[in-house]
Amino acid sequence: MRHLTAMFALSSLLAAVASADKVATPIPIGIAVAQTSNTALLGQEQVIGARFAEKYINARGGINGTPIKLIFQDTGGDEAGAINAFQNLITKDKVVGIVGPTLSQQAFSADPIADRARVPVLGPSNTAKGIPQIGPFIARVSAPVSVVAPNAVKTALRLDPKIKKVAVLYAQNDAFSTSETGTFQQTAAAQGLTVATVQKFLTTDSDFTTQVTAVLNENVDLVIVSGLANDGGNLVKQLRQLGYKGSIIGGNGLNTSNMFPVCQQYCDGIIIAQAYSPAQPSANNQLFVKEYSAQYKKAPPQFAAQAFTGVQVMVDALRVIDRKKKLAEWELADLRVELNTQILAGKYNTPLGTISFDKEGELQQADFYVAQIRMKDAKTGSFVFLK
Ligand code: 1QQ
Repeated sequence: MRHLTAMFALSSLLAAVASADKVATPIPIGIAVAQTSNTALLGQEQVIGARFAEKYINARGGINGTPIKLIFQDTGGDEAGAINAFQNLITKDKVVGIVGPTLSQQAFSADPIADRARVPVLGPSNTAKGIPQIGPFIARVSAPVSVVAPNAVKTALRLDPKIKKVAVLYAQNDAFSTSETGTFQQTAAAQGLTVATVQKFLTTDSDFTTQVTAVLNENVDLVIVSGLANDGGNLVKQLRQLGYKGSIIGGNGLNTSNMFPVCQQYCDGIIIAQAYSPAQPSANNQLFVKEYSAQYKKAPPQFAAQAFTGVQVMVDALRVIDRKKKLAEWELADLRVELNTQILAGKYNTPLGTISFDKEGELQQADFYVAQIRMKDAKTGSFVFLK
């Protein structure tokens, strides 16, 4: 018995020693985004953006000569999937930091796990209010709804100054959608519009007859939708099919051409605010756009540019650390803490322009844009940036 106890003591001592991991080479960076479920309509562009960053960065010598290696863990579309992906990246894959997850709804569950483990997280597309405040290890490269979404309302009013009455719809089971609709409703009121009706739905809904009927009864000139790509796309389609003729603003969850197969020709005209533009004039962005377009035969979409930026920020911060003490000489736990400090301290020339973070990890970004979807037919369309 005593023998057994001693053996346990010895093995837990060995485990403790083994857990003082060094940093692996190539340098492992975790990517936790949605590769399956309806949320993959959004996550797919993030996978492309991150993979492109890995290739782009390693072709330029990685981190002062040491390559990076992205480790992907699929989050699916829910909280449990994101938690599982984060746990795998932290304990099994031993990444230095995580870019993810896709949804704010997932971030509020998974980010606290990384925060407690002292692993830095950069949210590539988490735009709800309160994300950086989850903890000291949580920052984001995705500007919040409060600064992005109002641009869409102002542009809609410029395109049609006669807009007076608005209907607002949002997915009540999604943290981003409830946050974004708050911003939309405040902006509408501040612009002197009347919010005639507020309709709720679920991201799992596919029949929006009730909501559309309520909207049509109010005779509004503008409909504002905060949801995700599949539900949002179906909602827009049913609005048009049932006869709505006015303007439509879609929120960030509709901000992907992967929605085109859902709403088809009815996607035409949707106005969506953008935190990225391929026309952003910095040399860094123009080189990114040139190489991305050469590979993918289209300009980078926002979610790809933000995922690229997340990886770039981690790498730029790691380069600074590596110059002081080679990454291979760090213990993993110490490097994670140092990386978090360095991320927050730096200034980065990215496709989004020059960015930095405030002390809570909130993104500081200068330029925002608005685009409108133009469908050529039921299948092909594009985002046209407006002045
Ligand atoms: C969030 C979002 C999503 C629409 C990004 C995919 O902005 O969940 O915060």
